[in-house]
Amino acid sequence: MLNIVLFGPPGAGKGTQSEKLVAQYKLVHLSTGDLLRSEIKAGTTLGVKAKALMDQGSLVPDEVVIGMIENKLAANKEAGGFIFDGFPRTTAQAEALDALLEQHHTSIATMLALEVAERELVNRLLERGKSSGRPDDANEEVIKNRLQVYQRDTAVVADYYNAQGKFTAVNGVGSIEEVFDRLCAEIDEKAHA
Ligand code: B4P
Repeated sequence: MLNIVLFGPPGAGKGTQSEKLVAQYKLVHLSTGDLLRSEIKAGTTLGVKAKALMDQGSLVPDEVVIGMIENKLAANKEAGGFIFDGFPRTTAQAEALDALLEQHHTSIATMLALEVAERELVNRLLERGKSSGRPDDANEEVIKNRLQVYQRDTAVVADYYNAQGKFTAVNGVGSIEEVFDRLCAEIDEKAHA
């Protein structure tokens, strides 16, 4: 199985690149952001609680997202591998993911971390906010909060994978195709190592 964590701050291109990577490598895409937005759309109790947090740029509680990933792993037992997009976002989530994958007799092959400067991230998210309808993209204050939450709670997850020798930084600036080619080069190298 080929299991990849696609990492980076909000707006780094995780969702954008995940769509292309799942097509290239026939993987299952697990985006906790997309899963939470589906819950909001369906008006579930979980979705109502998550919306209040997401709209202000805060993280949803660990147990909620871990439970969602657990269900998706159980529902996709035949998958050739997974791309984890926007998950794990805390060290507790990373530890839970390792434990869950172990239960499925597999593990993370690599974390690919997209690196993009903060000004560019803000511009990308504000640009997406013009058409996405996402409340968390529409307001610069909320975007700044998301970036602060990333620095405070999420950036440290890179250290977790670095300690396992699984961290790779990838330049996330350039055209979508250029960034995609860089990610594929890293994955192909890992797959043939
Ligand atoms: P996510 O849905 O994960 O959203 P995101 O961080 O904004 O990244 P996304 O993947 O959507 O954006 P992308 O970089 O592709 O999270 C949303 C919220 O959900 C979080 O704030 C949190 O509240 C909650 N949540 C999700 N997971 C959680 C978890 N595990 N634990 C707790 N809470 C959780 O794209 C951004 C824009 O850049 C796009 O418009 C794209 O077109 C553009 N772009 C991409 N690549 C580009 C390039 N190379 N050049 C120029 N523009 C580019």
